[in-house]
Amino acid sequence: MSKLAKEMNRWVSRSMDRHVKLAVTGLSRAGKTAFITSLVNQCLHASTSDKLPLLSASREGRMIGAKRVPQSNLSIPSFTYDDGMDSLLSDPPTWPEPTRDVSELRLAIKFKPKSGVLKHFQDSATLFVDIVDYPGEWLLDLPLLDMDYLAWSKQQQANLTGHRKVLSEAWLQEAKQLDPLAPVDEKKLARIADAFTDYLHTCKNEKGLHWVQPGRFVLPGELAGAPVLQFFPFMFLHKYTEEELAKAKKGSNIAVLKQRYKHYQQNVVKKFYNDHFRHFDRQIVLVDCLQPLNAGENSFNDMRQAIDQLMHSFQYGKSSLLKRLFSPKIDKVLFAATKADHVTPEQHPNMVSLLQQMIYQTWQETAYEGIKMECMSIASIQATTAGMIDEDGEIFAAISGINTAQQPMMMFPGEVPKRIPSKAYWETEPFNFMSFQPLKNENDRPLQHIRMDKAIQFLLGDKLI
Ligand SMILES: Nc1nc2c(ncn2[C@@H]2O[C@H](COP(=O)(O)OP(=O)(O)OP(=O)(O)O)[C@@H](O)[C@H]2O)c(=O)[nH]1
Ligand SMILES: [Mg+2]
Repeated sequence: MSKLAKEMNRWVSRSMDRHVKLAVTGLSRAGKTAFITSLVNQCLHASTSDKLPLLSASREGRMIGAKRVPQSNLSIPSFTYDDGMDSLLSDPPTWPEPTRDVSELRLAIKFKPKSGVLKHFQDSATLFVDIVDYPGEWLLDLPLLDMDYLAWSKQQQANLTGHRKVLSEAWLQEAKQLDPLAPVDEKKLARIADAFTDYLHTCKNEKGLHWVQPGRFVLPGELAGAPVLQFFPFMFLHKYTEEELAKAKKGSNIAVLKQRYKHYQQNVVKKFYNDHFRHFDRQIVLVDCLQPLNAGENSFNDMRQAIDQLMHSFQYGKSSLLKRLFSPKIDKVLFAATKADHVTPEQHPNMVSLLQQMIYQTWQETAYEGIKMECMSIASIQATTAGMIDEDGEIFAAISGINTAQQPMMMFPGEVPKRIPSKAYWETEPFNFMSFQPLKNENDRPLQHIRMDKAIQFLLGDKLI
């Protein structure tokens, strides 16, 4: 190639490079870290891999290579890919550690353009993907922006039913001691806020309840211990008139609570949407439907409520709260039912239809302008292999793997309901999904997965042509 042509090619390459900011979210333990680790790993192996047939750039042999490059936003912690891979490649393999905050990783994917302007000018192009991992719990705070402190307290009061009612007794006992109109008692506020935070943790960790607000109280990230998290809803509204509470003196307990709530709205919730969310181009929401199916009706319905709430962040109708604040850019959202390898393959379509049912109604009822949405089931990092069991001459589908006690195990975990389970369904308790350790993987081969290629095709496929 002549010097001029080379120079031209370099110039065009630079101007034609593409960027996409891909956000990965889901409630705790949904499988975000596993998904990102696998996504990066699949891309790093994409030029030599035959494991991505559903990704057109790979199927057509157009993936040249991928590498990690320094991330663009230097103030966000880096996603710890190497630590995750060390765990997965250790002997015996283990899962990556839980994460608690936002993190980022930048990937440069080099590919041969298929058509259009790029093909005429270049033999290769680069897609830069900024992958951002953040807790789905943070999206549960969006409605706080539309409620003042007393409206939020009223809503929290109305939500005290079922497990929540029972679990709230201890913190309400503590909160009862507070005179909202008396001069502020910082120690008392801190004590009640601690009891409230403990209550939220118990809801989440012991009862598998996912709709937990404010989201940062259970996943504070860098805000752990900060005074902005030392507030709680005032649950004794019936004892005071609205006028009394509205007129409370500056420096009274309730005035300080209102002030902290406002600070949380502006400097935590709004800040997240402003600093991060509005820059996202693509979003994958990971949903573990199987854990709440195991945990029972209360947990399952609570997760539905949380997913419903989470979907409001993608609703950009003209009058939507987000549109009023700024212009979000997400144009594709993928809802993925994770850990599909926990069940036998013929159950995968049921996982998808269950997830579709969970989100379909909200999706239909609200204006998701210009956003393409899809549902699928995936296993980011396979932990089981599918096979058959012969029981007294009868053949059953089964999965096998190494359980958490490091014992080999073969089982049929049960049927995934195709639709939202009815009341009667819960009485039979037909679920027994178990955790398995990851399969053994080789350093020089991509991680074993189910349909990661389909997910990558949806999220990035159109940027790789
Ligand atoms: N069988 C199977 N288990 C998975 C898969 N992905 C995740 N898991 C399991 O789910 C657990 C949580 O996965 P993570 O990827 O850490 O989930 P997370 O959403 O990042 O969790 P937090 O960081 O705690 O919010 C893992 O430790 C595994 O036990 C998968 O593809 N297959
Ligand atoms: Mg994680």
